[in-house]
Amino acid sequence: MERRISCSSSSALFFVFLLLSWPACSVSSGADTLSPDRPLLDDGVTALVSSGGRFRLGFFGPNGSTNRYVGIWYNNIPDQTVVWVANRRHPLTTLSGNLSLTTNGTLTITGEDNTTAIWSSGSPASGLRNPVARILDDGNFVVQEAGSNGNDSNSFAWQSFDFPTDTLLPGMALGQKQLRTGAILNINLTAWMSSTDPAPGQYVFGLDVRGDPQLFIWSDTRPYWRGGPWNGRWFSGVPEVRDGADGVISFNFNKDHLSYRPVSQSSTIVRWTMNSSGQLQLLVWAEQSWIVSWYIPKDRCDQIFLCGPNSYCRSNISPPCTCLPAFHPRNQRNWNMLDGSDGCTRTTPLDCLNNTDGFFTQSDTKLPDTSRSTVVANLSLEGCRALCLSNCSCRAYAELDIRTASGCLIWTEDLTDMTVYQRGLGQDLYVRLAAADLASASASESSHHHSGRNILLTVVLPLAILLFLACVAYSIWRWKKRFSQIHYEAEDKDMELPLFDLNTIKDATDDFSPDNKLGEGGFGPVYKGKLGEEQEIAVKRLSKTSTQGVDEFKNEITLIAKLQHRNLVKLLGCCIQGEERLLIYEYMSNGSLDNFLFGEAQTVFLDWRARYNIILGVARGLLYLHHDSRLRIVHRDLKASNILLDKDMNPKISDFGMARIFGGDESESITKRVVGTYGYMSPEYVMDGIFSIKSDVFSFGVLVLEIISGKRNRNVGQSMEQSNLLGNMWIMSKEGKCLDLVDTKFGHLLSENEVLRCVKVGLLCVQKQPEDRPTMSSVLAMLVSVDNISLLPEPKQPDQADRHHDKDCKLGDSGMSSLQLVPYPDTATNIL
Ligand code: ACK
Repeated sequence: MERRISCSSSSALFFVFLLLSWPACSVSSGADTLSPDRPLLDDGVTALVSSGGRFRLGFFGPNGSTNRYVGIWYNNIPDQTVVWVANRRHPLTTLSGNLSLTTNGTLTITGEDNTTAIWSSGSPASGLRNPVARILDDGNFVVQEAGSNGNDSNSFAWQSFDFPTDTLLPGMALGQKQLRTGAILNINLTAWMSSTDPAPGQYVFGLDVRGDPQLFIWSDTRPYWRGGPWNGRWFSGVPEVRDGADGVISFNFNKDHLSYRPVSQSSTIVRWTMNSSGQLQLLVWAEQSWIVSWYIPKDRCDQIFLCGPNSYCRSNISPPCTCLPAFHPRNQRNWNMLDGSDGCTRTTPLDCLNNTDGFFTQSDTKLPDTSRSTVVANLSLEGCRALCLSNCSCRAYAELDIRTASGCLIWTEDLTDMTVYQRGLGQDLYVRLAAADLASASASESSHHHSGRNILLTVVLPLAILLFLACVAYSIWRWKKRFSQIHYEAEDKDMELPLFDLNTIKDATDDFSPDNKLGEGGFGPVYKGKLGEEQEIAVKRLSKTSTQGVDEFKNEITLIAKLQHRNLVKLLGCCIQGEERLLIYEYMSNGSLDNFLFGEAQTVFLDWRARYNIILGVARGLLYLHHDSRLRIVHRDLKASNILLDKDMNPKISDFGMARIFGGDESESITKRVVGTYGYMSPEYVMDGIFSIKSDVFSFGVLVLEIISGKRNRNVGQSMEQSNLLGNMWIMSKEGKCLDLVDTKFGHLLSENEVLRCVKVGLLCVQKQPEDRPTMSSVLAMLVSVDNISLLPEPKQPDQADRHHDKDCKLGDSGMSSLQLVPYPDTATNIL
């Protein structure tokens, strides 16, 4: 209680008492300075405010959390926007915190017992006689000698700007800094764990100072996005954000650190934030809301190493990867499957000894990775060319600073992670080629430009004008709406999963009335329900006999809650009450695909358009799971009965009961408990329990072939010959007769080209070796490609069409007890 008393010296006795007791009194609200005798106590209200009133420092609790942190936020922005958190790893759980300054200038946060520090700024290097801590008007919280010039950075013994959380404010710097103690500090932004938890999350944004320093986003320490090196005016991979642009950007780049200078005279409130979904955003406060004026990653070329060494990415072209001129794909087979990650290799070796090599100019380029390139200052481009020619390992060079045209960069290894932008956005890269390749490289490039110009005039230009007009109209409309709909973390906030009350769900389903029962899934019965007047829901009720435990159930709901895609069934919430465990989904009025393909009634026949749309939708949903979501997820039970159809017959993948998250570099895993469904499981999964995204690709292939043929792969009860869908499809495809296997009811509405393309892609997916199967991004690219089907690779014969399944059924008998193969009573026979 005593610690919450505010200073007032009404009586001399009380004043003496206060002087003798420590801490004597807390800082008063609105002051900008903390001193050793005036700590800041968490009373839910009191806070320091910078002298110009721009920033506020105090204890806060994020929305949706009861934890307490010391943080800094904008004083005049109503929706609390926190830009710095002190104790992000060690929250307090009650309103008991105390932020104090010791007499040697160390800031500490203590909790209820007031003795153990849960956070400390560390002792300052220089001894302070009379320290104070002050919140400055640029958002910096500093410790300095009382009476020194408040804004002089030389007087700071410690500053919060050296220890950012997820936000870069004008005046801050990124990169390496030598402290007065001599220690080297790496200054990065680290995203919050989630919108309600400031603990360090998955994504880090910063400067990699090796070679020529570059911006990077790392995801769990792995490179996730590369912004490239600074060229004097912009970072090579961020051509849209240039120095001095919009009055909000003003960088100062030094050898090992990047300062983000405040723009003089500017009253614009601006910040850079690394958010918990892996997006780096530049946000500007305008018209009472945060406007995202730029963000990254934004297109597929921002995916690091999408195109392998010596190839470059173009986001507006399909496929996106192209070999540098006079280079050819390293792995032609994968390249044909539109997977460019192996990159390209030189067609003609360089001839260094005879000095006949020359250079090809690759224009408009995001420069290759410079972490191992050599920086040569004060050398002209000509000098650089000569230097490169004199070094047999030199592969390419480029200008270092485009403002002064001085200095250069030299690459002596493969050229990786390049993008080619529209004209004027990138830089020239001079790629060394053998003399024999120079003429052909220039010819192919000029023909590329020529055809590019025609396309530009006839197609792109009118489209661009239309797009521009649409953008103007849209901007005006948005301005009028006062930017009300933009909120940078809406995505994160949506991730919280509502908990439903059991009575609400009982009301909605008429107490789980049998009349409302939609069917029985592997998990238990599914009921239709209605929330209020409008919203139809589907309720999955975990049956008491289900082998699924509460922890697994919770894991699964957190997993699905984090996923949002139009081709995944939306989880609206859950209910855990007493013995009941319920999952509440959006209602899909057309039920499962299974019914349409193989159901007894088959009242509605799916025409080819609908089937093609389903194939594409499922491919998109799976691609999201494998590559595009924040997590890498293997579904493990993709099948027709797990594809649900909405009222417009759009497909949505459902049932994540068996899904697994892959973290870090993990690409495959082994399980002793093989779960899945006969007919859809890949050979390596059934035989060895190995699952990976490629086992999902196998299931997808089976599904595609089932959708085309209307026949179930391995229909229990059929003879082996009849059930051999994969083998039959492959043979018919070889004989050019696979249209014979297509559902006869399609009639003339069939697009032969699309069907044959789908068959080929389906067969590529069901190849025996996982490495032969395409990734889902290749699958989608192949499905929508306009190239001739004959350009797609030839699928190898499937593994004798399901022979492995029969073998496996005997595994239990033959002593391979590690595999649990127990038939599960589902329509398509699960094994758990
Ligand atoms: O084929 P169906 O009609 O569609 O029967 C099965 C049954 O529950 C057991 O899985 C149906 N079902 C599952 N989830 C949903 C949902 N979200 N909306 C509508 N029906 C669903 C499925």
